[in-house]
Amino acid sequence: MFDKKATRKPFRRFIAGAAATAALAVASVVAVATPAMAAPGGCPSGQTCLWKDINYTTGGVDWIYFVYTNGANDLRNYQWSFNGTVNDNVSSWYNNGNTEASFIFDNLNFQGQLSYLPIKFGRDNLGNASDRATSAGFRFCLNNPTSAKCV
Ligand SMILES: [Ca+2]
Repeated sequence: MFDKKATRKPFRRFIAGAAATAALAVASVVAVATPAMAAPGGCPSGQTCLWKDINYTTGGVDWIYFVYTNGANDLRNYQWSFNGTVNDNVSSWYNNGNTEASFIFDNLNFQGQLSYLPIKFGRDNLGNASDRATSAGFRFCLNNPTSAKCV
């Protein structure tokens, strides 16, 4: 009887360790979109900000970003201050809005959704969706793509 118990104990410890590892793996998946205490780069309240590079930076600084209050149906119309068009040239973004989720799209006029962010969430690296955004907007523009507010 004593010997049987002694052989089972290490097996139970292994199960406990595997469960803890699984819990950590779930936590890191949830953390793909992370809320921040303060918006990166001073992104204004009520707006969504896009950065050219990962980690909420553009050319190494965090305060150069493209910002919208409602949306932009054609990012070809906007230039980074020193280097090229915003179109197909965004790698991180933050939704500092107060009422709606925000979206980026591969194509003009809010077509071909690439990513979305709940209120006060950001993605510091768009990964496979990097360098693809061609239009972007809050849910309002998704539902009202021809509104003058979404140009
Ligand atoms: Ca695109």
